[in-house]
Amino acid sequence: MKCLAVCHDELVIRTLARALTKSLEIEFIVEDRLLARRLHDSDLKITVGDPRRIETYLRTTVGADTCVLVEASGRRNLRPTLDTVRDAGVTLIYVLDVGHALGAKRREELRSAEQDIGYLSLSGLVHGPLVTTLERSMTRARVQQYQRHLADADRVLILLHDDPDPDALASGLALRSLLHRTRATAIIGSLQGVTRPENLRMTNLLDIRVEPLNRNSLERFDRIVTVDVQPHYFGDLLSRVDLVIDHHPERAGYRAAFKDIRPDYGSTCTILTEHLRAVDVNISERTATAMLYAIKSDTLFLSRQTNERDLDAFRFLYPLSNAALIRKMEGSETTVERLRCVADAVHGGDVAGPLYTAHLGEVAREDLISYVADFLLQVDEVKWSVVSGIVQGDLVVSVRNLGDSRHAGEFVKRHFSDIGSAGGHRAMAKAVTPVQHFLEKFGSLDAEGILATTRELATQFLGEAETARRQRTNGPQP
Ligand SMILES: [Mn+2]
Repeated sequence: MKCLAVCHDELVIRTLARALTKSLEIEFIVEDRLLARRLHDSDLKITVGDPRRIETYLRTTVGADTCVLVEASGRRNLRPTLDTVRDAGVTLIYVLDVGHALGAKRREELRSAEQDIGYLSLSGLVHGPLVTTLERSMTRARVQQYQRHLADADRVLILLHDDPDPDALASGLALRSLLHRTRATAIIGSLQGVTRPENLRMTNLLDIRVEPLNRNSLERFDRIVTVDVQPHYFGDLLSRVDLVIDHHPERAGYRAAFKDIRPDYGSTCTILTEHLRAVDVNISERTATAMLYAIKSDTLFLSRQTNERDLDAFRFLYPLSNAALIRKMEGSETTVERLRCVADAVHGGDVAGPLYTAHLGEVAREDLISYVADFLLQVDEVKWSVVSGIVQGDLVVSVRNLGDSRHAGEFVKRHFSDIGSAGGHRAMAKAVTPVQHFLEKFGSLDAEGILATTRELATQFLGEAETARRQRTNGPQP
């Protein structure tokens, strides 16, 4: 973010420079040539000129997104300077009232005449919340822009990714609040509905309705917004949208009238918490509960990819939320259906050292397979789990490990990428292949055959690591 300060006091300039250069790109306008010369040694970017004349601003790098601080003075009327700053196209303007130079009366006069201007004191500056204040103003300007853009639409679609997760669902609620709309005028929808039991439980407990959509129904909306996902995800269906809010890496291939994409944030709800705070929107208990649950679940209880912003959002939402409801949503991972699958894995599975392999046969949904793979990893001796099952004609293999030196994603890619889709991270991966392809490559499709195949592949894969490790410690074998 860029900041331009119009100052007349050397100490104020040096203090500002020290306090802000780490977080902002800051430059100064001073009127007094002698003052500018005294600051010559400081490496600061300084323009000498009359702050009441627009030419002075044209010599700086000021732009629409620059924030301008104007140091108050006891003697001089600030209004000509403020008017000129506005003429330069700046909307974020602060008066820096150092040592109460304005006095109470003039301050009140100025406040009532210049309502779009913020006020900062020296203590606000020295104690650090200045950057937060400025960032909040930037966010506020951004939110107000999209609020205006969407204000006159009859029906806004808040589009989520397929099988929406807590972050997507809660982001939908948050955006609806930001737009001051109801479920009739801001429709939360997805092309494929919620399937995972804990997410269904969330929609039931918090009464979140996700409208089922198809390709044609998108045309029924005046405006489209995507949250927790970017339009490229929908292929050729969405080439242009009105707003995108997301925390995944930014992708090309679409146009958006407005967007706020912050890949260093742990959840989309963290971004939306900042939006809600910036414009002081009331957050209902239901929305706060959904958002808190979303941040917890997207950051694996603040352990994965969490930054200070996520913690801050968490601290802010916590007192607004319903803790009992969150406990209830979290307790819902285990269902009778999942327990039955675990029982199948226990009866029909196979343990060999740190490796647990199981085949569940035909199951209703993919999440049952990944649930069992996660569950088995909790067993004390187990460090790798490989669980397969058949879902509507596809063989799905779910792999988990405790952050092993061997890469789960590489394992599935090596054996299954030629016959289906396969990929993932070091600690979790998945392969999906039509059963017919599996049969052609591995020659078997009965439960025992599938189990024997995955067990053999995994044992071999882990064996390679063991051999490599031994060679590293003992040197090459003769
Ligand atoms: Mn997310």
